[in-house]
Amino acid sequence: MGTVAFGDRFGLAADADGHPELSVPMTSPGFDAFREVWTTTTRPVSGTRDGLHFAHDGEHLFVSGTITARPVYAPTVRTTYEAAFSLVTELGYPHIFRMWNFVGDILGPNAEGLEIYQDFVAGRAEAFAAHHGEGTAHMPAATGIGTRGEGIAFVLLAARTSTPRHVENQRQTPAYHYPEQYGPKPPSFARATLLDPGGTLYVSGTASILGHETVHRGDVAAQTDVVLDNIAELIGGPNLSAAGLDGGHELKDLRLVKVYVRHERDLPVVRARCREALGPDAEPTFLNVAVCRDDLLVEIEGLVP
Ligand code: 3EB
Repeated sequence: MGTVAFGDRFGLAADADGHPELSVPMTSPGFDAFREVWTTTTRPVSGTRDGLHFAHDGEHLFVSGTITARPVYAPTVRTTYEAAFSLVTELGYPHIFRMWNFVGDILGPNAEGLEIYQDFVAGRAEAFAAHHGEGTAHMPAATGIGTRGEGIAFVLLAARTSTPRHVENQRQTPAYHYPEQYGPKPPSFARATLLDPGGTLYVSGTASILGHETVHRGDVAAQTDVVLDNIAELIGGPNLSAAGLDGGHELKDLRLVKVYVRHERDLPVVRARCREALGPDAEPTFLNVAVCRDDLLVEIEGLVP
């Protein structure tokens, strides 16, 4: 269906079979470089529209887009994400269940002095509001993360008939209700999304945030433990039950884990704590990139199949 190449380059193109291939500059010495390939059992149809690349197989849709570096991002983020939401509707895959947002120079200021992450968040919020109204019910699990380059890229996954069930975390304020101190618009995402039926639980990028506040500033070991505890709580039985869902999972059930580490020097500590908490099949990958608040040292995502 589509590939995300976590390497040195930034760009979006069709691969040899015509399927989307997004390249994001996120690798560095001592960390991982890899290709994430989303597959399906049938032969997907692929194409491009409005600069977006997509592929779909009758039940799932993969869409990717890029926005090159510019002084202010919000207006272009808005039009690009709106184009993606229109594509989702027109192709008949109205249920977005997972997004990744790769934001270059995420902590840097734009030409107006606004943090680029907040600039991005504002444009994305406008796209969600324009397409889905002011509600939060359509906001899926997501990752918002820095890269080692410039420009913004995204991937979204949507379904035709499966129903996404969005899950919040009782330990954390829903991101879409963050107070204004963090930026003019709150981030548009859910903490996790269960695709039903099918049962895969997609866990959003998760940071050392309790309520809406960063905890353990400057202490990467303690931040990593809070992140892992946040995910354990999120996927556990009581939290799922509060969201009206059955079942419950443990950290050992997480797969395809990605660990985003702010400072190169922190890799050994973060790796050790992840090894301790995760199961032998978690296949964690580690990338040295900035997280969306200057005081966040680590962010972790994954899924429960
Ligand atoms: C947080 O909890 C940490 O803007 O799409 C995590 C996952 C974060 C997704 C996004 C941001 C996003 O606020 C940052």
